[in-house]
Amino acid sequence: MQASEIWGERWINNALPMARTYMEVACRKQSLVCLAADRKTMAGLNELLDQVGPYLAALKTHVDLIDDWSVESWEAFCTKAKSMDLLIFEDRKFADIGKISRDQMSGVYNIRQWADLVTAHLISGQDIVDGLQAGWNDVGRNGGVLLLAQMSSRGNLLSPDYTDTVVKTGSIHDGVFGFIGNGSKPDDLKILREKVGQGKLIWTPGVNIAIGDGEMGQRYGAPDEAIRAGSDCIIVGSGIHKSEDPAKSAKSYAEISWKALLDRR
Ligand code: 5BU
Repeated sequence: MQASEIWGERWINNALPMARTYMEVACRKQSLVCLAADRKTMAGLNELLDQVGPYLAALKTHVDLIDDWSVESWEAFCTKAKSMDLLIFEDRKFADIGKISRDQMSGVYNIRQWADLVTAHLISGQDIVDGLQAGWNDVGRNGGVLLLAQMSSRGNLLSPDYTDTVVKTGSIHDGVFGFIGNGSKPDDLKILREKVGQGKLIWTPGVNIAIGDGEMGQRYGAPDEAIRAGSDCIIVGSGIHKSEDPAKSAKSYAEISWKALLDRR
């Protein structure tokens, strides 16, 4: 089946090239799983990627938490991820003014050169999206911005009014790939999906087969419920990388996510 048939309205209403690329990758891999690859060494990251790459659609990184990071080792890691047909998503949570965000796409980590997606807060105003898009444009690449409309952590300050403003502003901006929603609360997610409509994608952290409270204020909801409530990608970290058998866990998250998407159609 074609990606356009599987994704239906989402495909029709979202023409951002990177959004369509994601929808196609998800169909090829039969997975709506983005791995939060929160390992602190290059060896750990490479081992994880080798184990679970086939079951993922995307790989989420925090490039600044790796102890032995180097330009060369990172380039090799990203090349491997690409060869496994994965989108690379740097969860940088940019929040500065437009021109500084553009510059932060370069620098030592040179995020614009390898990331297909990045996260941003809209707290500084909508020019941040133009700044980040300009960053990719500076090196002739395409990318997509995921705006934080909700967060999964308890006590966060993203109030319903703030969420509404993010959705309203982000929905009409071409550079916006979609929104981060709270995967731990399917009811809140349903409301978010209604506000967002059928176009932009919603990606959700705070997902684990073992639902409930996580470490340091993290909260978890079930993967299939998140997708049925309107999530288009489940971001799973410890549920995979802390599991005794990461490959087996990644495979089951992939199967659950794919089945939930087919059921939702
Ligand atoms: P976990 O191990 O599945 O809890 O990892 C979750 C990942 O998602 C981690 O890398 C966080 O930085 C990221 N995250 C989150 O947990 N909650 C949020 O609201 C956002 C990102 Br935005």
